[in-house]
Amino acid sequence: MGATSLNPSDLKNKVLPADLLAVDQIHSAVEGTLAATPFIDIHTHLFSPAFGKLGLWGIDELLTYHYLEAEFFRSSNTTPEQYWKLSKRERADAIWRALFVGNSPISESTRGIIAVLQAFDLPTDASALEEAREFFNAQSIEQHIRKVFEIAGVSDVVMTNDPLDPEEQPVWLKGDQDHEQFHAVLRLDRILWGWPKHWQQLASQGYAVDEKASGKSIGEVRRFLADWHKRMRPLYMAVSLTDAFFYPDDSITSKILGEAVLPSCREFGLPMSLMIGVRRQVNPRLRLAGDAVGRADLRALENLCRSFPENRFLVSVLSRENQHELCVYARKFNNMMPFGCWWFMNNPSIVEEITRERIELLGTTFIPQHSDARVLEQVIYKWRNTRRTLAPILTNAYKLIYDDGGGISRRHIQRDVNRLFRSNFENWTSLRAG
Ligand code: RAT
Ligand code: ZN
Repeated sequence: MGATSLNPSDLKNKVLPADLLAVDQIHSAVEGTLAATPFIDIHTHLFSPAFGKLGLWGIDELLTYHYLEAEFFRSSNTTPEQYWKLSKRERADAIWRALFVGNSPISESTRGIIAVLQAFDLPTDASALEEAREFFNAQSIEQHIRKVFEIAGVSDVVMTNDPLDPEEQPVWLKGDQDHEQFHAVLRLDRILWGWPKHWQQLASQGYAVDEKASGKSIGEVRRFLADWHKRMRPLYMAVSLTDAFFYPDDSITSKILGEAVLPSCREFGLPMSLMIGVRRQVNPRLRLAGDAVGRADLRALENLCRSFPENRFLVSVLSRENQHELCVYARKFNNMMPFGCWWFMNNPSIVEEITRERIELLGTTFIPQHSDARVLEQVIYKWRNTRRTLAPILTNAYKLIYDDGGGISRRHIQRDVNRLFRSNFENWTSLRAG
């Protein structure tokens, strides 16, 4: 590599070894590779067909997504109390009228609806939703899932499975959830921070636990996790934590995390996913849409990564202000993998900023995105947006290599895209490419 940087005309005329791309070929090579590589969606709220009604899909579910409900209340005089009294269909109609007929759908979530309608050749400017409803009603779920994943360019999706959810539990107990594209995750919110409300559920299932998580409780939580590990075969364990989360402290959360959950993760060879920074229910009238964001003290993460070097942590943070520290911690601790641009971060301008920063600090040792989809067809627009935002960012990163006198081939690009969207996750979990 030469020490002096090349100017643009030198770059054009540079004689390249056989498989290296010319600078003006990079963008299309990156776009082509992103389009042709099936991604693993490492965190969603989707469910396989075995879970029946828990799996959401179709236009009414798409329109009543809580990201859109939050926007609806800004563009309508309907109060939340009036809204919650409506049927699902009436809510979808109200949201369609307010955000799509009465307004231009320029926000991230509203554009997503347009992209999904367009993907199925449905009208994007209709005054009513009948045609879309007819289309979705006519689909059979297994086939529809295959089609949606194909359009979205995803091979696998990872679910969020709560063993204490009364609707989900019976499906696991029956033991008929086994789908080659949907993978389980043992989600522990009810245990890790919801203990005071939920410990009795464990007790009623025969685990000798108490309200203070004292005595035998820790051993019994481990027995519970072992039983659910056997039942679910999860790829990782997970929890979402508030901006006030700290470790260590004298909370039940710290105790169960450090003494039960992390040892179990080690025993089963599973990473622990920490999603940090939610401020729950700042406006309870909005229900699921009522959560906000707060900056967290990431020294908690530092303490975890240092105290548990044998554990691996997948980490996403919700506050923009925490993103840079997260990258710095990843440089200090190779048992931590930053992932995704979560929830309020999943907007092109922020994704761009975060991803550039991650590439600059971490190369390809992070997982750029997950969809967080709650409704099946959302994977179409969420992954389309990710590819669109990522293409110029990666292109720019490669062009800088040229600028500094190096080169890049399609093979390099494919290797990097694989790492980012597949093998960084595969190598940390038991999910292996087909
Ligand atoms: O993005 C979301 O839909 C949030 O409501 C949360 O579900 C978050 O992703 C989580 O997993 O806690
Ligand atoms: Zn989520």
